[in-house]
Amino acid sequence: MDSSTNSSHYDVVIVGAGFAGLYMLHRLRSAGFKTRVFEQASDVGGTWYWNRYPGARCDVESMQYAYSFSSELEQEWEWTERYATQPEILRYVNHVADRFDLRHDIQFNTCVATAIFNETGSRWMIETSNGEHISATYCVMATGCLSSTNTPNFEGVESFSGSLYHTGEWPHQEIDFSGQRVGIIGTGSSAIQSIPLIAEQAKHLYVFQRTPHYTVPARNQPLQSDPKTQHPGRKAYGYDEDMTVEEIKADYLGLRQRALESFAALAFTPNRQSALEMTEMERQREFEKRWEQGGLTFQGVFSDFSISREANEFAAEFVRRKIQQTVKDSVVAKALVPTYTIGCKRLAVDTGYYETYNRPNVTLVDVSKSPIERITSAGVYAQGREYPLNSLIMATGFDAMTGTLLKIDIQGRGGLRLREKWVEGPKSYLGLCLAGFPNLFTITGPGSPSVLTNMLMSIEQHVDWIVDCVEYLRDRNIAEIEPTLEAENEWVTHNNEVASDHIRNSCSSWYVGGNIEGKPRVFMPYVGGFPNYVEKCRNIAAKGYEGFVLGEG
Ligand code: NA7
Repeated sequence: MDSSTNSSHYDVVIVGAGFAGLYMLHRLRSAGFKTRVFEQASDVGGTWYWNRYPGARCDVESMQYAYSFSSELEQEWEWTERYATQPEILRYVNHVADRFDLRHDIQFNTCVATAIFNETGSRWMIETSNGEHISATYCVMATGCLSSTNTPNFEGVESFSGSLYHTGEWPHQEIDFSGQRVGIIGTGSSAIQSIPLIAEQAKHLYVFQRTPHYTVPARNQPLQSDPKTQHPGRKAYGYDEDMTVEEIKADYLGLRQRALESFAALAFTPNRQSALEMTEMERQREFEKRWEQGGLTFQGVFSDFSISREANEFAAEFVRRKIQQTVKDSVVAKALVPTYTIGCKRLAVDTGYYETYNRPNVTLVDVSKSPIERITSAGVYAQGREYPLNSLIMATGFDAMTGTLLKIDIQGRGGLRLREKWVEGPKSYLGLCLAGFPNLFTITGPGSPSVLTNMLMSIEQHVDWIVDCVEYLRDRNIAEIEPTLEAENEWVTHNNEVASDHIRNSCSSWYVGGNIEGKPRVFMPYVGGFPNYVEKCRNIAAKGYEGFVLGEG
């Protein structure tokens, strides 16, 4: 491609060495592009590098939360559990990096600080945190959707004399909470996964809850490759498709195809009936079946779970009853029961979460009506009293989808800053490209299905689309690609339309930036479904990149 001998010029610079960055590197290198990856961490893994808190595991089944691009990789890797733990996923990512010999093109411990588009040379001028200057024809942001942690600005937090942790930046060594008074702020997915394990260790665990979260049982289990050794009746694979690992591996392509055709890029069998067409008895049967199966496919309990408020309320009520049946103390149970739509905040998947509140060493502190007042040197001050703590854990989530991109000073055409462009919320064409920012790509950016799907499928689809695009440009000697403002605006409008009345958009969550003070409230991921989206991307490319200006620079 670029025949420049300048060693600091690349065809493509990729920011991030998580699942997206690694596959991007593999594809680009195979296509002959001179590529360099910059990664802030000291190793590969992205979100799985950082989120090492107790109980961290994926809420998508491991047989699906795995790359599909290499059938050899699919066949040789043996997942040990229905839902892989963080260490197992990290081992997998490391295996991929080694197997495809990716490390030597990755520069670790390096942040990209600025990326400025040079209009004269049609290239991105990049400066790293180490003060290096590099240029690249294309810049690909593989920065992840949940990669900038959110630590609320609690008064006095710096005075806390105990140990302070954030689930999203967990230390690499194991933390032993034995004998400790531990506090955890937040009850999202990270807290829901870690609370049962920390409660088993700690002398006492205080959970500071602002909003209760819906969670469904994971029903995690080992994935045994020898069907003969399986427990009678135990499924090797948890989905209602009831397949063993061997059966999946015999037709992995079939599983992937079913995923590609599904709304969330996940192969499972949703119930196609409307809740409103079912009798109460049928609904309860379906609920119980899916509750027993476990996992996110609870949301497939009927066709209008995410569309009709009435239907959604049936599901919400079912889970509320389960909470009340599980938690013995009725006051605690009441505080744990969410009143909003289910699935609006991302549904969590747990192992023993509600049961944990029956332990004598666990106290739920409801801070929904009066917020945490301050952090003191001894602990947390809330509800008019101090909770003395040895350790305090922030399970307070992320500045999702835009946080990491906005940390980098990205300047496009005419010095337009991304921070200015997105002052009222993210605007993007397909969540892939930005008007005013030629030759810049975002993998699973805001405006794409991303976090509403199996991320691995979305990542692969974006990477493949980007590689096809840059090959198309290379073949035709085209120096620049940039979406038109009109195409971008149309896509943003379409996004807003499909999201406007959607259940996912019916409460405050990180999907809408509601967890970050001052963040514009915009529904960020595309909620129109994965197949529609893929079709749209495919058509745009087939029409010679409709909605883009391709130019000489
Ligand atoms: P989440 O889901 O954003 O959860 C963060 C939690 O922290 C949530 O319960 C918040 O309550 C709570 N929070 C945030 N700020 C405060 C303050 N100031 N006071 C009290 N409580 C607060 O992040 P997770 O890391 O659990 O999960 C993120 C995703 O990772 C998850 O969806 C999966 O996809 C994996 P709130 O609900 O805002 O009232």
